[in-house]
Amino acid sequence: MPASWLPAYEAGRAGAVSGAIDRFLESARIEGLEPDVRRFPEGTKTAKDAARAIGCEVGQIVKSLVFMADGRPVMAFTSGANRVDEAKLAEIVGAGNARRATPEEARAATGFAVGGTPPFGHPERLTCLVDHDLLTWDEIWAAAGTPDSVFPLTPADLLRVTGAIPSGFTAG
Ligand code: 5CA
Repeated sequence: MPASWLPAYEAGRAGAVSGAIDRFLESARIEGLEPDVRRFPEGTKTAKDAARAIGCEVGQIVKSLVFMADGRPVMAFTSGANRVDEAKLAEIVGAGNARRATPEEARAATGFAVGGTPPFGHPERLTCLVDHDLLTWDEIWAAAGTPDSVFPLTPADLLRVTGAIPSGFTAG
């Protein structure tokens, strides 16, 4: 049976079945990447879910988290094993205060829903920080636009495409 006849989940690859994934793929192509998007019917909404579905360490999952720093959105690429210290993040970006974005603020800043936010492909370039711990892996995995899609990339590609600044904003 041709792969195109299979339900997307059985085919195991993202076809033209999600507008959000297509938007992400288009932005990736512009950056010279061809992400190998994988979809999992069991869901990859949280880092733990994603690691379980992929069969990788939770530390290899990129959480693309939006914070509002003095009212300005900042993207913090955080290892799935870590938590963000908002005071440290505020200090790094020179803000008086930083807090987790609401789902509405996050969508406005990135164009995608929380749980499926990709690290790039946003309507405007955001200030991006990256957790040092993500840079220790050969391969990391991030959301591809939906809460059931992920793709692998190298830390070098994450840095190149997003211009993220390696920073110490995690708790502990
Ligand atoms: N797909 C996974 C792995 S790549 C993912 O996107 N993980 S995540 O950590 O980047 O996105 C899930 C995160 O969305 C949660 O950790 C949480 O920080 C955030 N989130 C979920 N619900 C809310 C909410 N109501 N308000 C603010 N943030 C939320």
